[in-house]
Amino acid sequence: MDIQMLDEIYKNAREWIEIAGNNIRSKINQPLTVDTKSNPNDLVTTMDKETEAFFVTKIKETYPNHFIIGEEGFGDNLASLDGTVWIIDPIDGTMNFVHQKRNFAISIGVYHDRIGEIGMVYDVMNDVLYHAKRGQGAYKNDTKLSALKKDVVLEKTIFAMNHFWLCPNRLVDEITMQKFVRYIRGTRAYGSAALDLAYIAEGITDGYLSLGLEPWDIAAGMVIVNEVGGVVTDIDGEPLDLLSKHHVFACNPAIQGEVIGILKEGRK
Ligand code: 2AM
Ligand code: CA
Repeated sequence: MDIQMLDEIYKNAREWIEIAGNNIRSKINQPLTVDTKSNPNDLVTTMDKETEAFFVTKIKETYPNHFIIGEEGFGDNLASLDGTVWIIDPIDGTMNFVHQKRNFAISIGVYHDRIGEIGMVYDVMNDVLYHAKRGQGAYKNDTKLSALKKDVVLEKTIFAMNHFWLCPNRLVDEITMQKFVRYIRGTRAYGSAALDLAYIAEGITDGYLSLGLEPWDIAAGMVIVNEVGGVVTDIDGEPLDLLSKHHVFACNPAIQGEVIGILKEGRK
């Protein structure tokens, strides 16, 4: 894709994110209609739908030949990432949005012929935008993020992950995971995959492990993490396609091999 076109898409995405963020903030204390999706804890609100519909309308009006993958189903049903594809989560961290009215993000990734070109993760309530264009570094608002440190040792890392890893699960033996969390310095559970990836790019966490994420949870964050030299793969270190669900392991590459080795010991 030529640079001029990319810059225009980037400018529009930023403008639309600002409008959508303002709208969410202005209605944050209004009563919400909350429905459930795949299970009683998988939430969706009218704001998720309204926000996705806003982006889809803007994109289709401006770029009728672009494609959209969106969590709430206003986009297209795609079997490939050929062409220009917007991958959108209107509210990533819907449980936080509903229960806490904070710690959620708008996540927008723009891919061209399968390659992540633009990533934007907007922490709406803090008005912080993490953003990146491929090959041009990653930013937190106007501040360029540094490349990830190379001298990180696993014993001194913080991992974002949730309690599901420590309960009996079908992927990695929970005893192995219990050993792992005691070996590293600490864990955090933020509840928004997009923000979890942005925090790795910012260097305030070192790893993120999550079971069963959808493309819209990670598409934008992957571009941002890649720009500071981080890696986002499955838990065996294999690349992720953005057309299906994956278990995700994002980290500073200094610790990637060691963690994959530890998890392998507990693989079922
Ligand atoms: P969401 O809020 O957009 O649904 C919470 O740990 C993270 O996992 C959030 O990024 C959340 O995205 C995502 N998540 C929650 N339920 C999920 C599900 N059933 N499938 C995939 N991702 C999910
Ligand atoms: Ca969502």
